[in-house]
Amino acid sequence: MNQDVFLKKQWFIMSHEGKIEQYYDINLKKVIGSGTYGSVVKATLKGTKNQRAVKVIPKSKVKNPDRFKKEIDILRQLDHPNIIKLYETFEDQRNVYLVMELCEGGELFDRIMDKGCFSEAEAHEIFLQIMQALNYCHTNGICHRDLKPENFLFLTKAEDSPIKVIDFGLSTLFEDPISAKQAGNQKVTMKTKAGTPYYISPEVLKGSYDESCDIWSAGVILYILLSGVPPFYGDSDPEILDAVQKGEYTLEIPEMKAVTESAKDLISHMITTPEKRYKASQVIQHKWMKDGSKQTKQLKLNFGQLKNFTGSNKLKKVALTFIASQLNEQEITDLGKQSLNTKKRLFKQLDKNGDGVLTIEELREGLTGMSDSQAKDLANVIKSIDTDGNGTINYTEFLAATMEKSLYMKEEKLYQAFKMLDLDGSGKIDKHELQTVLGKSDNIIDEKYWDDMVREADKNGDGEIDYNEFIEMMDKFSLLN
Ligand code: PIT
Repeated sequence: MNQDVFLKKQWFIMSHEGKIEQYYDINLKKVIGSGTYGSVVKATLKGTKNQRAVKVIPKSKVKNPDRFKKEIDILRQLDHPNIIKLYETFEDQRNVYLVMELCEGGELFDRIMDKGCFSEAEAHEIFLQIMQALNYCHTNGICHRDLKPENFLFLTKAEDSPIKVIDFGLSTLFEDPISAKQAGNQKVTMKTKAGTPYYISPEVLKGSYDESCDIWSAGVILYILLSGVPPFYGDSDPEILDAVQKGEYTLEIPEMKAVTESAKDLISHMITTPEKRYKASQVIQHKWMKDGSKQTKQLKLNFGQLKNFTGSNKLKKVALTFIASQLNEQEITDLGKQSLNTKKRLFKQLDKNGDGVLTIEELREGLTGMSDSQAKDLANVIKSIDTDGNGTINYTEFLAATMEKSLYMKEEKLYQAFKMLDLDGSGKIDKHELQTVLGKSDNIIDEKYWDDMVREADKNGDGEIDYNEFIEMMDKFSLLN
């Protein structure tokens, strides 16, 4: 029987009960962000130089625990280069802690304030990332509901830093992606009045809306990026809301004089009535989104890179997927041949329709250095990379499959992966631990599978995998085929 264990990225986002201070050096007084989401502090993973952002939420402040759980569940599912990554969560008596990737480049809001407005090329670079994240969310049935420049953070202080969407505190699932596929897209109309005056859409104010409210907000953001002024304004919140409700705005202002017709055309298809409003996928396909892009050097994905992963044994794939899920962008941008930044660009270049996952066709088009026999093998290779079995390659799967050995063989990475599997901390991984970590929900796997998984790495034959065996396995199984 062709049996394989599915690896879902969210399983590698562990939730710990107990002290976060055991794992992180954390300075609760050094607040790096605040606002609607509570306080965010900086922390360092002990024994490493890995810096992360930790959102601290006092349990006493959580008014609606179900709503709060939903936010965390949504964050766990998301897997996209322009959406903040959740690494793990902690819970003690007093607080819940969300450990996330650290963004140190400030808010988009502040850059708008500093610059006034952006050149069309700069706005394009930012807006493309916003729309790719949004298209990914909507494709996965998630509506953000509170898009505004405060909720986009730059990873670094660099001019060309990537941008990350944060704060899914108001986000909601508008359809159940699985049942939607079966039942022909059952849409839910949402009713909560949520959002921020400048960016909120009129139908949200009326109280009946769907995910297209995000497109309106994104349209307002594009308007502001290009002109430096908001399309709906007033001296107070009620006045702004009044202007939004009327829905009248103009593109014929002095600040927009230098802006191309193409950009204005796109805005007019976003800030408009829900019936006429573009879907995220239509925005991505709009002329301005395409021709605004600088013709950057075409990147190539080498077939050999993918093939290595395919040759890996079962346990190694698990470890690689874990390591990929924990990677941080900054620590590797300066590492080795292909930086993560290049990886990210490569992923996006391959992802032709911008939905944040790669299909067989998209991969086939982007692959180079394939012989005829390898081309025939492609379907199998892809099946092997698609470790969660959903038929496409998502961002973490792509990183896991193309990760350089010099990166994953780093001692601290291997140690973290080993610790994740060694549940009782005995220094050895046994069959039951593998079963517990990986044998979740839709994995119905027989005993032999787990026995094999241990046996493939268990050199001394004691039925368990110790740290040395683990390292040897990670080192060895890469050059097969
Ligand atoms: C950072 C730096 C920073 C704030 C954040 C992350 C916040 C992130 C965040 C907040 C949320 C949420 C998801 C992410 O749902 O200044 O690296 O409420």
